[in-house]
Amino acid sequence: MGNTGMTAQRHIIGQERKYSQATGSLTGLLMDLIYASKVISREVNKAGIADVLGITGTKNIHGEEVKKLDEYANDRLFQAMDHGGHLCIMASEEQDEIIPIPDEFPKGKYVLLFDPLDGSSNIDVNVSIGTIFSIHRKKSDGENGKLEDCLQKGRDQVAAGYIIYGSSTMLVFTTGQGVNGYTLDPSVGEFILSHEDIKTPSKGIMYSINEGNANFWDEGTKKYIRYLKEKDTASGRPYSLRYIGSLVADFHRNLLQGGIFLYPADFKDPMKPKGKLRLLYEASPLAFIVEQAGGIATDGKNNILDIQPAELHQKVPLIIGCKKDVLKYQEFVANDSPI
Ligand code: AHM
Ligand code: MG
Repeated sequence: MGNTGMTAQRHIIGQERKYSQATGSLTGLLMDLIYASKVISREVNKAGIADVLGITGTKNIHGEEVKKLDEYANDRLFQAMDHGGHLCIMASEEQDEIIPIPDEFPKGKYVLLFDPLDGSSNIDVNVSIGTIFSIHRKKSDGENGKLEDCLQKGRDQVAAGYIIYGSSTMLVFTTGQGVNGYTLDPSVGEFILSHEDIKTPSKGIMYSINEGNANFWDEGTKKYIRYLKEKDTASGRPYSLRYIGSLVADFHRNLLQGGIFLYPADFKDPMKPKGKLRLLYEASPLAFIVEQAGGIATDGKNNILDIQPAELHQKVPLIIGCKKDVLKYQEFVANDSPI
């Protein structure tokens, strides 16, 4: 059979069977995640007509307004993942503390971290948004997972992925054996393998950055962005700027077409030169995916996957994309890196 009609479920089970020691637990976990993403996709798609737009009036730990759909996605994920027996602990960008598995359910060997709806400030204007997830193996003793299970290096991830709710809904993920993309066929409610073994170009043609922050960047970043405008791509033209302001959407486009995304440290607040994006829910999972696709991610100095998290909601500068572009950025900031 070719890939026509290859569902995500069938593809994942087929891959799992290649490993004699696999128990099926990771597959089960991914199936639960896929179910949650279909429910979220349905809600996102009807956001314009349902009474789900607007803010809840509460703020999350980062002081940002929590949208109704953020909460909805957060709840759906928890409810889909709490009882399967695959997880020992969860953590969400939208919740201050780690999320235990309820007492009545069996505990498993995996840890799930997620950003339920990234880029949610774009919901009201019909721009693509996404769910990002990261899966680790439990490493603490005892049945229940602990904070230390969540604070693992990206390099130790078992799987990572995202669901992009765009003109179509797509699931993209890796278990460390390359990256595959599946497109949701809404007529049958299944994700179908559409992008097998995704590889990102070694050098891109686009850059994505919020240039409104340019005055707050370090000198290396300023010089690098100037260089992209002045110097050539492979085609001899300057790089094109493409910035949606929705990480999953910006990342997805760059992954497929070639580019570099940057959210560097900025010095709006000199005491917190850490950028905006979160290590555990955004940077690490996307770094795992990009490396599996041939790219790389850095905070300017360290590979994102090698950073030891110290806290649950840690922020980190994120420069991610085609390998040659990211390495070139590192050269620019090497001398005056803020880190
Ligand atoms: P969120 O997790 O609260 O949605 O914020 C993360 C989003 C990313 O999707 C995006 O890359 C970034 O914020 C954009 O930030 P800015 O508006 O500062 O450019
Ligand atoms: Mg986010």
